Amino acid sequence: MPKSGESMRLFLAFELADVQRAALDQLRRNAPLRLKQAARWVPKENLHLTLHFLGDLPREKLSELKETLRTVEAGCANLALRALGRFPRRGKARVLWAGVAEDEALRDCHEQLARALTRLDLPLSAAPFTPHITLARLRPPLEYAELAGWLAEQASWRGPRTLVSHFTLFESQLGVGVPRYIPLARYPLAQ
Ligand code: 2AM
Repeated sequence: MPKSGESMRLFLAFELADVQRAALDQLRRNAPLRLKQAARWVPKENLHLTLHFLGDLPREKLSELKETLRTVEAGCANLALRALGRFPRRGKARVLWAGVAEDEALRDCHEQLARALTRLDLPLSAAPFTPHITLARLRPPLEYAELAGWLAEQASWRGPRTLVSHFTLFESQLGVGVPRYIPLARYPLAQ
């Protein structure tokens, strides 16, 4: 039995297909040496598209969250990888990401989930939703000039496209080194 008072770090995401993980891994292998060394690359198995980061949720609220997520009605989304970008948009780069082609169903799913989370009084990010797949984190942050050339070269890069048929509730377990992302539940999207 979990102890009361314990919390879980949770997020909602789209998982990637193996072909997409492989394509992103290939991109990483082709990165300039400086970037390869300076970045903390997300391991292939951890790559995902975050829909909402929920932060720490008391463990006893998990079943209510799961129940609410079951009521979300959204359709299958297109997930087409395209180009690279960085956060923040100005100044030194902290995050390197792969972009995702605009898709109405993806935005709708994000919106439906936002409504469901609001019904549970869970705080949402105030930032506009920029669908992306985090590839690497830069600690310390890197001068933009150091990656501008590679980002420009990859502007026309296109990765595999898939139709996403479910979203996933993940627990993130932080520890020493790479976090563990554990899928707790998967929710189908309508065909
Ligand atoms: P991102 O990398 O797609 O931007 C699991 O930790 C995921 O939740 C991360 O991959 C990150 O998404 C997002 N995340 C982690 N910490 C966060 C925070 N403090 N605020 C917003 N999103 C966060």
